[in-house]
Amino acid sequence: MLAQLGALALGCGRVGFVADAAPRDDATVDAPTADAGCVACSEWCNDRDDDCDGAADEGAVCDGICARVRRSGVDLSLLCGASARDAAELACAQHGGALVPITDHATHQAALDALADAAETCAWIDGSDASEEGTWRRADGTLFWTGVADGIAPSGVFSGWRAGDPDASAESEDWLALVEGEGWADSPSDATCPALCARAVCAR
Ligand SMILES: [Ca+2]
Ligand SMILES: [Ca+2]
Ligand SMILES: [Ca+2]
Repeated sequence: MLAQLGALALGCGRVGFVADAAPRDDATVDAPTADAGCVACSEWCNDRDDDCDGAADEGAVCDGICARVRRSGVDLSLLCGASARDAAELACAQHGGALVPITDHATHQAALDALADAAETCAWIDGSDASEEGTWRRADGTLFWTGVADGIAPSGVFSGWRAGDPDASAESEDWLALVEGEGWADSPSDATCPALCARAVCAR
């Protein structure tokens, strides 16, 4: 199912918001008042009062974010500006998240929607075969692909490679990028793309 595209003016520049058309567990948007039962997390750009101070997205947390996607349980942010892979990973950490691990088709499609919404051609996402060529793992160590384009995913594990990838056409193509309108590409670390960051929605 395709996500619906919309746009919200949030006082933080051009921020696209892709609503999740599927049922989700974060459908309740916080009221702009402090909640005695609120469980405080650090603030994150998501229209919610994560730190329970009665204000949503205060402290310039939306600065530098060009598109957002909310999936069930996860907020995605596409950072503005392209960088090499190491800098993208650091930028996500500085925003309180990490490069998104794309583990299902719905998140994959939502990520593609975010790229299209921001008119970006690519984004860095979680995944690498730098430790062992042809063995693709997420940052948490989860194996998601072995081999090149005719390789194999572990049973039940999602993969979203674009046609012909991974091709390991250069020895340094060890980092996972999402290409707009296509899918995953094995890419060299000095390619330049924006970072697509994720953080779990704060528990309530
Ligand atoms: Ca707040
Ligand atoms: Ca927030
Ligand atoms: Ca490789």
